[in-house]
Amino acid sequence: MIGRVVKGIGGFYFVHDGNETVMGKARGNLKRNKELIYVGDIVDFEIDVNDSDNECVINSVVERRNFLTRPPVSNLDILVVVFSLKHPAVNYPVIDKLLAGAEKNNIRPVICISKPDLVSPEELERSMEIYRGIYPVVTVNGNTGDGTSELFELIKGKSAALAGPSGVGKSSITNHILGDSVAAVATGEISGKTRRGRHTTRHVEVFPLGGMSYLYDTPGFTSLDLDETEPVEIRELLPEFRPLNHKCRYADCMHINEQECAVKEELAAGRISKSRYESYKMMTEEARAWQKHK
Ligand SMILES: Nc1nc2c(ncn2[C@@H]2O[C@H](COP(=O)(O)OP(=O)(O)O)[C@@H](O)[C@H]2O)c(=O)[nH]1
Ligand SMILES: [Mg+2]
Ligand SMILES: [Zn+2]
Repeated sequence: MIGRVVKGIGGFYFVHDGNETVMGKARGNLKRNKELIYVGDIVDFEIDVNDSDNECVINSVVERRNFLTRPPVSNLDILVVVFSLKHPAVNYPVIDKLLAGAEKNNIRPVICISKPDLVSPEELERSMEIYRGIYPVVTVNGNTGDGTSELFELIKGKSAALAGPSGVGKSSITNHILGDSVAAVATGEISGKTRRGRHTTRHVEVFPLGGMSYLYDTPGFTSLDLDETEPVEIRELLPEFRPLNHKCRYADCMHINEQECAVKEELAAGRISKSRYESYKMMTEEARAWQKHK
């Protein structure tokens, strides 16, 4: 059977099969080969009828789509990047770096602007406009839960994690998403066992939301590493740059000091956002600094 590892504690793993969660351990050959199992892993497992302590045994790990180290989790489809405009104020370079980090790890970003009640509709619109056409954009009020269903539509059937600065409302939004899946709990799609762990463990944990939707509880994702990214690779991490990268006069154009640059032309025409371009420049500077010191 195929399932997803939703929690791991001291050599024991909790595997969700799309319906219920069972506890088990790795088969001996996995341990002998020192093959590690991570939360998020999709595994081949079987129910163990002979072992009274364990419900299942994991035979093998399916090849990972991606793997993040801090915290260690695998197979994320979607990163919901949460920020507020006020309390705390948005720091776009930080947000754009998180988005680029997701791109680098083959994770699809979704933009979630929180605390819409603290700003004018115009301010909200200006911020949404930066990302519209690049990523899906939703607004969610972490206090009232308004907007949660729009966010849920975007992560349905996928595995997702919330990331973003501290204090923007990630925990509040997580609770609304989990609250919305209470119906699934009642029908047994989220086992009591998994859910109870929430406030009692500091381990990384994945919450099955029903119907193959998973929410990773990963409080550590305030940033993703862009280390070991060459300056010229940064261009590929901004989706709106991708169709332009090869239209500049120079194939390796960094879009900063070069003449006949397609990105700078689009910037001047207002079709590339100034905010995104400034973040891009900062990321390339960081990448250069890293290159010098490597
Ligand atoms: N005004 C307002 N406050 C919010 C909203 N969402 C969350 N908060 C508040 O912001 C604070 C931080 O929220 P929390 O979920 O802990 O943020 P986290 O650090 O990202 O997990 C709490 O006091 C929340 O009540 C919102 O949409 N509007
Ligand atoms: Mg929190
Ligand atoms: Zn260029």
